[in-house]
Amino acid sequence: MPTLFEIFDKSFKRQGEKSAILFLRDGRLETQLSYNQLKRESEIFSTYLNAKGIGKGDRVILFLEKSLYFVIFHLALQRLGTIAVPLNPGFKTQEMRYFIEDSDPSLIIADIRKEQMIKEISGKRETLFVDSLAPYGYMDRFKESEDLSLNSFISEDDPSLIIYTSGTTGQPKGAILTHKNLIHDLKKVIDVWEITEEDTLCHALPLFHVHGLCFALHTLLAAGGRIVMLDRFDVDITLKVLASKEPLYRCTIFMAVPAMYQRLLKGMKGKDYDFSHLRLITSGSAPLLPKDFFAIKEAFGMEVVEREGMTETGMNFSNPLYGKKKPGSIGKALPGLEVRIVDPNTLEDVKEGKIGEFWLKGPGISPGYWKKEQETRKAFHNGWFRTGDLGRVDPEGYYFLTDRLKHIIISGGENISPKEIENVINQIDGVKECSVVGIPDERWGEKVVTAVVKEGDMEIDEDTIKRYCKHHLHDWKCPKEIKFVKELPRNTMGKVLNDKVKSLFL
Ligand code: MLC
Repeated sequence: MPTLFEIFDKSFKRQGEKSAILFLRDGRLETQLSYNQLKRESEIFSTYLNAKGIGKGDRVILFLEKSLYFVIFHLALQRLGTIAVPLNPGFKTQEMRYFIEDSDPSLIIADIRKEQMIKEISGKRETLFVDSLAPYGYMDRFKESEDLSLNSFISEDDPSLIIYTSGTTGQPKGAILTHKNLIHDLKKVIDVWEITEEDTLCHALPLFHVHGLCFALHTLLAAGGRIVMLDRFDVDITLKVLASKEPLYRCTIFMAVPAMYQRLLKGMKGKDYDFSHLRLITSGSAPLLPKDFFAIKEAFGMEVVEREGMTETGMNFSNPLYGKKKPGSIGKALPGLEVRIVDPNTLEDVKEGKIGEFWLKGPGISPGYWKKEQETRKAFHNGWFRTGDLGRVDPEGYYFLTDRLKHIIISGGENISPKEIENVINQIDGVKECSVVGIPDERWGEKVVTAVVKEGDMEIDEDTIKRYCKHHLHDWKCPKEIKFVKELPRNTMGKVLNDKVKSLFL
């Protein structure tokens, strides 16, 4: 089996001078790279890293803004057999300290604005700082005087990526994704959505998640298509790009999370758009409400393809490209995936149509979490990956998610660990304890809220807690509402009752 880079290399060779990525900043074209340039740039950088002694199995953190630097570095790491560890550039010092300790990288590539923060916490580790908000500067400055040949053998079971995902224990877990996992994933996405070199994707997602990186970037590059990459999600710019009929920008595919569609629908109100050149719009990373399915159909003039995936598994389910799309359903199991619906108490399969936990098996599923054997053991049962999601399947083979066993919050497509936030809030002077939950929200799907018990009669207000959270946690993890309570609702065993906490806010 080829490696991930070899898959891309086929496209580099086949597509040559065709433009692969058009990078738009603030809606204006900043840089355009052809397939030949992707090849050249990533080869120069991987040769440079190789000369520095970085190679197969080493971890390299990418702590960068969405940029072509990110793309090229990622490709270069894949060529070397190095493990890329992409991280959200909004992470704060305390979060980054954990990621660095956990992934133990040989090199941290970070945006220049994060130099002080990274130097403070990275000890003697190698660092490289680039201005990832500036126009792409070609890799010639990294050119080695001689071309060193890369001779490490990369096998399909070697890790290609570590992507952190929020756990229920409070500490993010690094899901290891191998070359085999990622190749299987991109092949089946290309297959079921019929992605070809004729396609152009409007890319408005972040690059540090599997959605924007694997389902979007990897598939388009492997298929030899074109990517119109936006530096960030902005409603007006995204709509303008999606509506463009100019041959270079004319998009055929758009992938997004429900919170993005919500915002786009608002931005489209009262305006007329012709999206007839789009052939596929998809939604994932969070549940899409049936009412939003119909609103999108009305506004876009086409049905959105809802699909489901996880960091640990790649894409698992999708509504069909041509057949019946069922609002509220994540669709059918993708090729190569085995699915069981299991009673989480008896570990027996439930009767047809009944609700149980989704257990998955297939070539796209991660071998486990980085340096977390216990978590890995808990996540698998006899080779089946326990998703922690509850749902059912209908007689036509369409799957529906109904609830979650795991206590996590999905806000705007971001998985958030309540425990991680509780750990931070509990550090604040004047806080005795707290409970963080997610409640339904029009804008974010779910939003983070917290009930706080004060310590004795100490004075502590909402602002202090919000400020403390902002300092220690990524902005989107910070509670959007705080309520002070005399005590947390608990059962007789002393366990906090999340539903009761939620009802305080509803
Ligand atoms: C931003 N904010 C959020 C938020 N994103 N609040 C809650 N949840 C979120 N997800 C808050 C910020 O803290 C800030 O508030 C305010 O919104 C504006 O911030 P912003 O940075 O301007 O927001 P914006 O850029 O508009 O981001 C919204 C978004 C983003 C929807 C574009 O959240 C996003 O890119 N989500 C997609 C995530 C994704 O790719 N997930 C895939 C996971 S992979 P304040 O008060 O701080 O100023 C996966 C598997 C699979 O799940 O199958 O896909």
